Amino acid sequence: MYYKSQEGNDILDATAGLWCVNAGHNRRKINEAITEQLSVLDYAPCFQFGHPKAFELANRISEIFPDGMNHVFFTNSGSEAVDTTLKIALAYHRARGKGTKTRLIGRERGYHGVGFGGISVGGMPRNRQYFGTLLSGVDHLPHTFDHERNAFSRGEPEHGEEFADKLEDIIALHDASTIAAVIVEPMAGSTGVLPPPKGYLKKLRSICTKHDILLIFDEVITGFGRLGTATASDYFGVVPDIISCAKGITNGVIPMGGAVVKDEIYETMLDEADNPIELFHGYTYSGHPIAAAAGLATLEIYKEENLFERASELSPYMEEVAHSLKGENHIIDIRNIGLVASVELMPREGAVGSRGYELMKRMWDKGVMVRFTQDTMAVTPPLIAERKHIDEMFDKTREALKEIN
Ligand code: PXG
Repeated sequence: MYYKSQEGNDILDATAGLWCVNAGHNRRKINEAITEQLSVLDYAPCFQFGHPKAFELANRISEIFPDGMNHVFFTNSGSEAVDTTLKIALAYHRARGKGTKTRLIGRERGYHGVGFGGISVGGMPRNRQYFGTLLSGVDHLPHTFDHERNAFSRGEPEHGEEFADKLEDIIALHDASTIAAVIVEPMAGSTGVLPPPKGYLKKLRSICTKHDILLIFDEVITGFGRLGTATASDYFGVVPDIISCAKGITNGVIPMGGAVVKDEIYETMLDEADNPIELFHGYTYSGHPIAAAAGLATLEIYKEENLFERASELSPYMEEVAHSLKGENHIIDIRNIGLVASVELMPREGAVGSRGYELMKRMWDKGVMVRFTQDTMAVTPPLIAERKHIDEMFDKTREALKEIN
């Protein structure tokens, strides 16, 4: 649960690194699996060839991902995973004779990594504005954040299901025959922890189904236990057509990601695409043996230690402790879902982010590492966290809040 600072102080990791070290740091089982794999098979290509560990890992992932999603395309990061999902969506429609379905629909305040695909469908202005015109044929749903109606919500906010209706407007504008896929984070993480309003994801699902549009969940953050279930799809009871994942897949120890698809997509590609290559896409390090070994060991730890259930059990406690900060200086909202809690501060006049940054530094000095997006703090501890750790995270937040103006 702890880092050591350069000065030798213990720093409680309240962010699981960057939402990825779900089993906590320095796990012997993962370290040993990596070491052993190095002397068994250090590298082998997954172009035209394969090796057992990549298949084993794909099988383990499909066991815990939603039913009927039994095929994984491995990548080396969440950004690559996202771009892979978008490319699969286009290629799939083309393979089934619907090559006009090429538009991609993202969402404001969405984060999908930093590839050109990801920033095009993403909704973070600063991540887009320096990089030209991006992909063409992209449109965006409105974000679901509604401070006025939903401040201090616990779990899924009550209001906002109707934000999903905007998808019907977008479809009316462009026509469903031109739209390939909708991509959203089931819970928007990086832009300030925005749990979906009740009923919202179900509605997106049914609109997509009605119009033959693929629904992609970007589960780079939520995959592998963050909400107390293997996937957010599981948590919300909504099954998309494609899921991107990364981060917790290897506990953050070795870079890896994946695009997990419904069987129907895989089978269509196999049947219809140019033999013998189903998808003209892939990375030198796709399914890297060392990453696959790390992934297998990581999934074993999650299972042996029941870490997803454990996160689920700890989550009501973290909710209580987080919301107990209500009324402290500067706080304008507190949100939580699964093992994620977020505290939003009133920005300083003309200096958005400066209050958050100062609080982050204060907390570091007090021995707790948290993550800030502008003035919104995210607490996303490793799933092995105990109540005492949660107490420490929020006690230090309370103390630090009293010290800043
Ligand atoms: N999709 C989502 C939903 C993510 O959260 C990515 C894609 C990209 O993954 P890679 O592995 O290419 O970075 C992410 C990444 C933060 C923070 O502070 C979150 C991410 C990255 C950096 C910072 O919230 N998530």
